[in-house]
Amino acid sequence: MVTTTRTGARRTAVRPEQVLAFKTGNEMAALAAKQINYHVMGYYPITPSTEIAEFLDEMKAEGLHDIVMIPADGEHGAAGICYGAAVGGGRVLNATSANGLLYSIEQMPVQSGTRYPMVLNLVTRSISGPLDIRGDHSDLYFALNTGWIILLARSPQAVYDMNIIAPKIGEHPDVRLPVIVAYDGFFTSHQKRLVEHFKDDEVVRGFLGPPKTPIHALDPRHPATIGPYMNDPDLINNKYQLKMAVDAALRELPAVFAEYAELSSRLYPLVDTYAMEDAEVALVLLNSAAETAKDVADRLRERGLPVGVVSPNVLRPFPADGFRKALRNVKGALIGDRADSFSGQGGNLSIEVKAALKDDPENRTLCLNRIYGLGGKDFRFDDAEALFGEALEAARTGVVAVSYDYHGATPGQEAAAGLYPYLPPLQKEDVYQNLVQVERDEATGKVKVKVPNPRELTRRPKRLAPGHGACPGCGIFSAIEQFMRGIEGDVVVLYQTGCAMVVTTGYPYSAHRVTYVHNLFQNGAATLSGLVEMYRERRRRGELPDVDDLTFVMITGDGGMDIGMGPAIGTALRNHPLIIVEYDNEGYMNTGAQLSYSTPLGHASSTSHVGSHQQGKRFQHKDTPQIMAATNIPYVFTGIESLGRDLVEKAARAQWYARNEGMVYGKLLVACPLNWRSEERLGQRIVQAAVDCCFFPLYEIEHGITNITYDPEARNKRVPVSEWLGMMGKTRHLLRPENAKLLHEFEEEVERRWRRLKARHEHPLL
Ligand SMILES: Cc1ncc(C[n+]2csc(CCOP(=O)(O)OP(=O)(O)O)c2C)c(N)n1
Ligand code: SF4
Ligand SMILES: [Mg+2]
Repeated sequence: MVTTTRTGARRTAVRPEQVLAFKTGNEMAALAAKQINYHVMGYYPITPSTEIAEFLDEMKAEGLHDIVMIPADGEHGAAGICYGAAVGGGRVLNATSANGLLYSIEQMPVQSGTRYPMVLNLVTRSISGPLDIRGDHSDLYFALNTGWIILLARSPQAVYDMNIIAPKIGEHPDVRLPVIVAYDGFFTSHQKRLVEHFKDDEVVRGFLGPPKTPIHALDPRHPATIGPYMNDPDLINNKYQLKMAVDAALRELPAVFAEYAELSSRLYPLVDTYAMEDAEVALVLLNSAAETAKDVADRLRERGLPVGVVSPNVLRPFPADGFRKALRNVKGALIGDRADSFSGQGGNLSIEVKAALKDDPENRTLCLNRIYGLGGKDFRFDDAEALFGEALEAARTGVVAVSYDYHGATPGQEAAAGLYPYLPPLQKEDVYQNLVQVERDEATGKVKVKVPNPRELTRRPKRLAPGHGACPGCGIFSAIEQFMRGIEGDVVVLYQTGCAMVVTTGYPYSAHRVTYVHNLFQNGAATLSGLVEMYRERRRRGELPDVDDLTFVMITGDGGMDIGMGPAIGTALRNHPLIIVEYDNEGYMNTGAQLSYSTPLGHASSTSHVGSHQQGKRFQHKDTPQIMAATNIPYVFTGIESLGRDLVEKAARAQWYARNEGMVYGKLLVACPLNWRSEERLGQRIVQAAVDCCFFPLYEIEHGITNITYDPEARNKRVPVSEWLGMMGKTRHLLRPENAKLLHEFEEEVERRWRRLKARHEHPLL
């Protein structure tokens, strides 16, 4: 007997019990992962895929699965963790989007070339730049040549199903390849739909069986050399075998889909066809847009128009035959691409579908290509209708007027929205005021700074205009401005991705009154070193006669000093004359408060939940100033806004060193009331408590010599660590009796680092 479920799936036989739910794509990916009970997940947060790790961490905190969740230092690191774990023979999961995929892409052929299966959820998003967090397929198209299998999921239901099918096909003995499950950022990842899932996790585990990895790195009696170098004549054979494996996936997928359908009653063909039996005109689209197009096809059918929709469930292997069959009798097809290959005469889907049709001598379909929906631009009914209209016209006239074009791009308007500079650019007399006196003391070799009274300092115009979008009580901008008060003259700023960047520059607006450059937070320091060297060289060549004495400042969050640590260290080792200022709010705040390596032990975040099986972050915080000091740059400092004179002095010293000797690094602790779960008005007090309990000591390291500039013990102001922790919602659980051991561990580490710093302060050779 055949019945239809409320989600539209056809139910054919007795099957394991399933539960009806109302969930998003990300929730379904996490649920499938929990049911599979992967061995390891290596991940790095990036919108809109981050939720998968967040949901899994939340479940982990409650003991609902055993997956080892490893927060990486960046996507490249995450890919490495996953590769290493896969080589160890268990099941491995990752999730990413956009530049996260691009940052890890170098590892993807390593994984497929050595044939280690794993699953990567690619929640598609437009790649930078400019930075755009919403969905298109520009990331996905970069994955096409990596040798990974790519399954597509148009709905949250398909996300669940494909996540269960993915290990099955990836681990097939003839395939042994890593698998991407790709679905649309926000459209599918965040919108709730009716779904069904297996009630019993064992059904999923039974379907997959134990992981199958014939050769792994954890069997000393059968040692294996994994990844020897391979020149010609062998490499071409390796690639041919890879192609054979992808071909095998094409052969095996129908059987895997059928086996899954037996269990779930949801059958996925390689190519999904909708109303195509007698269609003369078709739209060919990937993922969520195809669902919109189906509704529009229904409406056009009511008007007697013979239209249908074609959408693949698999992109690698490319189901060429499925497309040939689906389009054989179609007169006009419009193939939509949510990413362009810029003058490639179509996006990748269009080019590949056309190539497939060319191999069918009977095919006469006229093909058009339209690039649509970039950067998450909505694909609505009228868009689908317009595209059907173009295809119908081609079918009617037998002519393709324009074969490759954009749909939905609009010409810009001059003076859009009546934009005008709210504040004029800063003039020379605004920024050169000689407010702070700086000179090197030849006797001691130290740089001496004389700071005027605070009222005098307010004469310095702000480099940031008011009106940006930071949360109430955010500590970032007041701290940066306080730092900038010590900086004389013109500055060029580079902001790495993070709250400070996001809330000050939403096109077409900018809160920056000085020249501002953004680069993603894995590479800002390298970018600024290039810029500063170009400045110096153009000055040397006499090309910038009127531009003198620029100070280059990079603003980064603590997260930026995780993923961007390599370029920051590289910049320090090359000793470029620039200043890196890290504002540390103890987490990846603009992406939803995931842990950073600077998040302290036990602190709660969206990837270090508190529950019956987990009490916040599992490892100690990173000591970034000490890491940077180890590069032997001339000046390193820490500071907070409320000890303003101290910070202004350090800023002036930083500028002197950047002008005269080389790179400077400074770290400011700033409040994030939203994610610290604290009162907005208490930010300064909490930060002061962090200093007074010696968690965040204020000091500087000038030419390797440490100087504590504010000693709470000497001032009789030291408070217990617990006093600071009790001020924030994210840490109050640490004060519960059952967490006494964890609290003690943290207090001991704070004490150890403080004592070590004091010893350095007291002894110039340490
Ligand atoms: C390659 C890459 N990976 C991940 C992201 C997502 N992302 C942007 S900013 C950010 C966190 C930034 O944290 P931090 O530097 O501490 O700044 P905050 O948001 O706390 O101000 C993340 C994870 C990205 N844009 N690009
Ligand atoms: S999330 Fe936190 S750091 Fe970001 S703007 Fe809001 S308060 Fe500031
Ligand atoms: Mg941060």
